[in-house]
Formats: sequence, C-alpha cells, structure tokens
Amino acid sequence: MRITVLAGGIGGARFLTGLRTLGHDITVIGNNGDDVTMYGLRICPDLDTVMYTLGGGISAERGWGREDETFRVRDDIGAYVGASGTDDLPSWFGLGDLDLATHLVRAHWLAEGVPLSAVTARLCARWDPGVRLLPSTDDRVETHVTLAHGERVHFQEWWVRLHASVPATAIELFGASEARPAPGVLDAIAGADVVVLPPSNPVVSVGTILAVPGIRDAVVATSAPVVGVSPIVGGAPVRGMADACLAAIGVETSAYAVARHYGELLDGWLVDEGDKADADRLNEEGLPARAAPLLMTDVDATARIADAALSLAADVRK
Ligand code: FO1
Repeated sequence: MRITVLAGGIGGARFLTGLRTLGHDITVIGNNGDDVTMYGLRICPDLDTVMYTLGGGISAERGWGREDETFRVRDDIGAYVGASGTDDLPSWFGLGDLDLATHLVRAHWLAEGVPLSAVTARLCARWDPGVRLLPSTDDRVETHVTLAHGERVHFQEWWVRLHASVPATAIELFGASEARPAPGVLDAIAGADVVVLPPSNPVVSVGTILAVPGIRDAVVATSAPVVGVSPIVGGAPVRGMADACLAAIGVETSAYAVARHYGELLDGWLVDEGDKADADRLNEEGLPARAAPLLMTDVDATARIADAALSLAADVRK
C-alpha cells in the first residue's frame, strides 16, 4: 500500500520505525514549522529527526541530534557570549558537532539554489531512511509563538530556551500565506491508499503541516481513509509539551479533544486502551475510534500500533 504520513519530530519518527517494518511504500510529509536560521544555517529539526531516526543515527537518549555527539562548537560559541557581553547568540540551542555537518551541507546546497525538497533527498541518500521524506514546503516558514505578555518569539526559543514554561496565547506559522506545498506533497496525499496522522504534536507538528495552503484541503479531499493515532495518553502527552501547545489554542489535553480538533479530517482515530471512554464517546458521535496500547516502548510494540492504525483504516475505507 502507499501510505502517506504527516509527521513531526520525535513521536512521528518513532511511529515510522514501526510502520516501516510492515513493508509498505511510505511517503513522509515533514514539518517545517520548527525550522530556524542560526549562525546563517537553515536548521530543519523535524526533517533531521525523521532522517536520523530511520537512518540509525539518532541519539537514543535525547531523541534528536546525533548519537555519539559532542558539543565542542556550541561550548566554544558560549565563550564568545561570555566575553562579548552580548546575549544575541543562540548558544542555548544544542547544535552538536556531527549534526553541524548536516546543517553546513544543507546551507551549502540551499545557497546554490537547490530547493529544500531536493536538498532533503540528497541528505537522505546518505541515511537511506527507507521512506520518501518530503518537506511540507520549499518556502521559508517558521512557527512563531505569542507569549502571555505579548512578545512574539520563534518556536525554538519558547520550546528549548523557555521550556514552554511561559504560557502562549497564540501559535502561528509565519510565512504560511505565501508558502506552497513542496513538489510531490499534494500527489502523495491524493494518491495514497491510507493517510496517517501519527502521534505527533497536533498543533506545532501536524497543525503546521496542515497550515501550508493546499495541504489541509488535499487531506479533506483524498479518497484515502485518514486515520490518526492519539499523541495524548491518559490526559497527558506521551512526550514533549503538547499540553502547553493545546492550551494556547484553547483545546483540552485529551484523546477525545484532539480528535475533535482534527474534526472533518479524520475517518478514524486510535486511542490508548486507558482512554477507551474517549473512543466510546467518539463512536457514539459517529467517528470510528478504537482503543489499543499506544506506548511506543520498542519497534515491535510500535509496529503493532501502526498495524492497528492500518486495520482501522481498512475498516473505515471510504
Ligand atoms: N531540543 C532541546 O530540547 N534542546 C536543544 O538544544 C535542541 C537542539 C536541537 C538541535 C537540532 C535538532 O535537530 C533538534 C534539536 N532539539 C533540541 C529538538 C527540537 O528543538 C524540538 O524537539 C523539535 O523541534 C520539536 O519537534
């Protein structure tokens, strides 16, 4: 089957390690809202997390960046921060020495005029992730977060520097109105046998992919069943700070509320077995929903989750 997955970083990448074992033809549409320019380099954290995870190079401990990483460059930049008395260098962002090779190579090709989608394909030629990885857009977009006191900051500043500890009042994909889907994105949605929304952050991962004009409409219009896997288990995100993002857009942190947030996009929804009451309520309201163990503890458990999502898709086939 041709399966198209709209994936963010760590949760999406882990889900893909299980899905990939089932032997389908997988296209991943990656999130670019987390992208950021630092030291003149365009950094695409979610594309890299998918690429490194599926390519066997991810840090198992952190879930982002490279395994066996060192941070000598970042630490040395810290010395400039101390000596210069400025605080405008983003030394709070952990760019590892090995990871920097990816950012330098990407910056080199982008500066030569190679579009991000082609750059991503070239980077993946090294990592051989076993899926086709497409950015949501070749255009420059980034997620901006409005803080409670009105200041607007880049998503990474809120997420990494402030640990999402300052409440956000709005989250928007800056540059979205001029952005177009990257080559292959709309065809991958229209031509899929199944479209999957994995357990990625519904606001700053899947939400920002859908914010690129044309992508949401394509998901609504595809003849493929669209099934989602809840990133919320027992009223809390499995990992990350999705609750802070959901609060910013006024959505409750529950498997039920995230399904309702996706609304018309979904033909089926998979929740954790502990959230069976949410599935019952959604079924009563007309959305086919099932409960299954959703903790991605290892590749086998993750493959069972992916399999459950595909069997739900088969049963709700439009
Ligand atoms: N996450 C952190 O919590 N701290 C970091 O210093 C950090 C650096 C970093 C560098 C490259 C990269 O690809 C990802 C990185 N991440 C870091 C993860 C990233 O900020 C977010 O987890 C994702 O953008 C959310 O999907």
